[in-house]
Amino acid sequence: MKLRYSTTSPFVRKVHVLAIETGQIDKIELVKTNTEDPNSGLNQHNPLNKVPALALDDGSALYDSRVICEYLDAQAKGSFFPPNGAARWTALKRQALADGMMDAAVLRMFESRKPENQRSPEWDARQKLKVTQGLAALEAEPLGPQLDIGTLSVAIVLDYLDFRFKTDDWRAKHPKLAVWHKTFAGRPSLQKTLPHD
Ligand SMILES: N[C@@H](CCC(=O)N[C@@H](CS)C(=O)NCC(=O)O)C(=O)O
Repeated sequence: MKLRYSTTSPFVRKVHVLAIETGQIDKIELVKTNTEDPNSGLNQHNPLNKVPALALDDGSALYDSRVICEYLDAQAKGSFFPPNGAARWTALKRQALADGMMDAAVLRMFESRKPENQRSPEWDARQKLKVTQGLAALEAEPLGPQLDIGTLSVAIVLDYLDFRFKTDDWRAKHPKLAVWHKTFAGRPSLQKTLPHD
């Protein structure tokens, strides 16, 4: 399999960590892909031109981190996606929340790179609100030590905030989340895949 990836994308990192945790990373060739390069060929694997995209050995491709993570977990008969029941809906909801925060944070980062006269402070504030409300929701719920697609996604969005928005210091107003993250983020799979430019 070939994973179209970038070293900065939190969505790619979900897939990368899950592949390590389920023992499949050796079956995956990592293909660094610049989403801004029109000649990267990414569109052959994802018509939305986004990473991650996973090219399978039969010539087909899967895209969107949610789909790829569930596929890899199913291949390995893993436990990142709990079976039907309360644990499943909690894990999927946390993944949805973390993914939404990632979307907002990634868009803010792109906005900040535009020339100043093309930026919209109102639009940026709307995206920032999604992140701050997401952090408040996570602070309000007890996150346990279990490793599933929900807790994995939450750890990854927090690391992304550290990577791109260090000065916002999310820990200051979210002490419980900070304690949880400190323990959880030490996993070797997370340490090995920290985002970098
Ligand atoms: N919902 C998608 C989001 C993927 C995504 O937004 N990837 C970003 C990188 S962090 C991307 O490729 N952006 C390029 C673009 O939007 O053109 C997923 O979960 O995989």
